[in-house]
Amino acid sequence: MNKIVYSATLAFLAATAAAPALAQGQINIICSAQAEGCNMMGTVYTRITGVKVNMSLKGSGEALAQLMAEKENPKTDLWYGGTGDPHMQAAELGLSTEYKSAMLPQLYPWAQQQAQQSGYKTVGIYSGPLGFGYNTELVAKKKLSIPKTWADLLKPEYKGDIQVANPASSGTAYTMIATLVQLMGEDKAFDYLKGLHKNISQYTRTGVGPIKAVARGETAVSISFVHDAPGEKMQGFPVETMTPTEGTGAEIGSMSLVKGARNLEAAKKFYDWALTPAAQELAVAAKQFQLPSNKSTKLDERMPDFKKIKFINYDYAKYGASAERRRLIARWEKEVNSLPR
Ligand code: S7P
Repeated sequence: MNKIVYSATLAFLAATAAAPALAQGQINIICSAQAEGCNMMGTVYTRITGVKVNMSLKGSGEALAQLMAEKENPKTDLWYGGTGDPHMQAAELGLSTEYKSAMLPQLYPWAQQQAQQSGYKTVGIYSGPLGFGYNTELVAKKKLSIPKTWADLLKPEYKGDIQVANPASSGTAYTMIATLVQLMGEDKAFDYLKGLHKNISQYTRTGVGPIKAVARGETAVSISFVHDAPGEKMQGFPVETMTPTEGTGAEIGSMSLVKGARNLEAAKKFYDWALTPAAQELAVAAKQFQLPSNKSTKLDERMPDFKKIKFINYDYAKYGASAERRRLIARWEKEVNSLPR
């Protein structure tokens, strides 16, 4: 076990070994990160505070849809994780509430900017780059080249061998569309997506589905967040990642308090705790390798090295705007998803 996983595991054990405080209410959380990370956060928080955490797992797009449906009678108190664009949309639609945590000054500028741009209705909790996953054994067996650029993914050799999620349900897939639009211009990006469609075997519901399929040899290539690969590798799967040389986007995984939350005060305490290094270091013990937002959270060598990646200057305010997100997803449904493959 490397030193950082070891100390994160110790932190987890220490936290869970502590005598739980007397039961002090509950919080209802929708979690759009991976199940292991969500459950770790909920379990440890209950152990150290006695507060019951009811955790419901949903992709970013599905979480937003649920909050919209609950608007008049919210059953959720806090939305934790998932890509930042739908959190920005929730802020604009009045589904989340303003909160200036005392923890904000401890966060990296990109996490604070997410808070400022939303009117303090959401905040960055982690960040991670979009790229490609590939199965090293399958790529060799099928004599495929390793994809290095967005343009590579259009090659006929990948026909039926690429998976990406559906942007209607997945924030990861919406990040891809917004990235391509910013990189190429909108019409060229949609021409690109039509070309890519020919090579796609399946649009999955969740963003993490494609890299899990790559890891298990069900498809050779995925479009995924690269920080989702190390957890698969740790289980012994032959998966590697690449970030496209033309440039790529990054998510700002976010957290929002729900407007009208029934357990608002309890949810604010969880929110403050989730921004501490102690809480953010639990991610590694749950095999989650995004870059955490608190400047003092210890980093792990398996987290993506942002300095080595060419990033576009992703406009989080523009692509998190409700009308823009809805328009781009509708255009994708009409012009891309409707085409035969
Ligand atoms: O927890 C890992 C992670 O990649 O999962 C989230 C996920 O991709 C968002 O889910 P959907 O694409 O299904 O909406 C990311 O926020 C996070 O980094």
